[in-house]
Amino acid sequence: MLAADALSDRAARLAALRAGLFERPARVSPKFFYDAQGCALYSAICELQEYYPTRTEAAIFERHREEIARHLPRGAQWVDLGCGDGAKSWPWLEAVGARRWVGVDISPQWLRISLQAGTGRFPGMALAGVATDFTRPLRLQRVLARFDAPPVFFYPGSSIGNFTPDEALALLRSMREHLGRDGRLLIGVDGLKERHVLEAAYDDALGVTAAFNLNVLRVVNRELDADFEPRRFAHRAQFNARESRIEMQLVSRETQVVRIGAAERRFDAGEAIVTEYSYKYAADGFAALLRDAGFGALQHWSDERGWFHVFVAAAA
Ligand code: AVI
Repeated sequence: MLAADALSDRAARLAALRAGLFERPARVSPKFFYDAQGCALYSAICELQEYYPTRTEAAIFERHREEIARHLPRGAQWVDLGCGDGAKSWPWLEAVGARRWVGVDISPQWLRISLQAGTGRFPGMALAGVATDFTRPLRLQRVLARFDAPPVFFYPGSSIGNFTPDEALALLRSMREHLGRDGRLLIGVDGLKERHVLEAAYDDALGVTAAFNLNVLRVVNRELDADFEPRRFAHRAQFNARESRIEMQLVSRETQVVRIGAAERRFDAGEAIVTEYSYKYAADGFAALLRDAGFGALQHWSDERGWFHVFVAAAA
């Protein structure tokens, strides 16, 4: 497994986490959701009745896999961005006759799991794992240059929605810079839909998303030696139609003082910590973003309700 240099910059990551908590409003980057507990809770979210994106994207992939594969290079190196357990990649490796799988994730734990699963399932295939943080520009040129095959950058699950449009543009540009003439991007993005559907997906009846959100306070406690008490905060998820995004927050249930390392931070009753934005895109809006990032030859698939969109794009 290769550790990209960005990840070794732990001190800078923690300094940014700490600084965010002292801003007004306070904020915590969603990349801190994914410790072992957070990964387990996210997997549970993906199974929830209310959380339609995973299921809807999987149905698009199932239904159109052969057609989508015809727009991708054969014998590619399949670059799975945010690979998790790798399961979303496996049917594609067969469909495009991929010769190498490169898993990329912020979590070394997920990389170990996915590399093990890939080895069992594809014994002859070249496999690599890269630990990196997508809030920095991708630098995978050296890893990809070790193998002579065009890359397919696979970015499913609408993870692109967790970046602001400006950040998404920068990330898409940095993907495009890796593609060369024959490489392709295969990306899934969540569509705009009615408020009640969106808000239920991020505030489910069982409280799994609430637990996922609150768990970040435990991560903060561990990373910054802080004493947040999850019970003293409430989960909130609201759709901001003007910004076209779900906003997840943790709202202080009372006035309280929290210790963060050697410092203290007072939270008023009702004061919120912003933990995640999840942007929703109309298909033509996302196509415009891809074009701004230097992509062309766009192909697009959606489900019947237009709830989720899948794009294949090449460097223009
Ligand atoms: C990972 N990401 C695409 C999820 C989303 O829908 O924005 C994270 C998530 N947050 C709450 N539920 C799921």
